[in-house]
Amino acid sequence: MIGPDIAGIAEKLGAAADTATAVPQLAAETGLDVDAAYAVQTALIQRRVDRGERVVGLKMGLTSRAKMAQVGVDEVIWGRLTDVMRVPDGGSVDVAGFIHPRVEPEVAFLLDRLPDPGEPVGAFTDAVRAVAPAIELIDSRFAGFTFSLPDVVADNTSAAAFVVGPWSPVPDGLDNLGVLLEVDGRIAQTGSTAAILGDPRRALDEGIRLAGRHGVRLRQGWVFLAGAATAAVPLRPGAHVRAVVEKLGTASLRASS
Ligand code: OOG
Ligand code: MG
Repeated sequence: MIGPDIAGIAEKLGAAADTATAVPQLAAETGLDVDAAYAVQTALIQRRVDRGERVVGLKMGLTSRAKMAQVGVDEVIWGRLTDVMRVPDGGSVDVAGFIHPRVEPEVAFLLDRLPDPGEPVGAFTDAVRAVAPAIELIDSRFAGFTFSLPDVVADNTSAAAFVVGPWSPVPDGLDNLGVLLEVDGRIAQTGSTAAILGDPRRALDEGIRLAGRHGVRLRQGWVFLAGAATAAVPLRPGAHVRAVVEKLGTASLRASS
């Protein structure tokens, strides 16, 4: 039996990102299931590595109800971050480089020694060296920002750019910290880290487990995004965005027009 054209789909999605041009959904038409979609994601990342990018982290997606409801997909997913996606804290992105960018508040972990797959959450304090507020910029390569589960997995879970705020040592509790997303000084979204699988530390367990299924081991020094606690909001030209996480501080980003 001939399966979906993994390399061809990766090329299509890679070109869509490079040229900021949306493409129609493709999973249903090509018979792409979730496993094959992760294979596309791997090929898409390899395409970036081949042109000199470095994988610097892992990101979780749809770890909160708010996010699942916003995009109509209710499975936890994961994707990969490269050095080129990282924007310095307080830095700018050019919105013209994206299709329909959205921003969302995140919690980032700086990974240290990694627990083995299946090791309990207790291992978290060894595995995480520092925590930071973060902003993720997502930009689905699919028209209308609409997709099925295998579509979004193949599209590296809409990953486009990210900002990490100042790192701090892991505070005593991470399970109920207030989260705010501000655009031009106005509150756009509010939430709590409790929305992230009940506790963002669980996102790390899930990441280790789910990525492990596809042979991906997290590495020391990687950034790990636990998934947004709130729905994402459109990033408009000229906007100034701040994500504030109680006890952790602020990460910010400016959109140039
Ligand atoms: C999928 C990516 C979800 C998150 O934090 O939940 C994600 C999307 O919303 O396009 O990054
Ligand atoms: Mg996200």
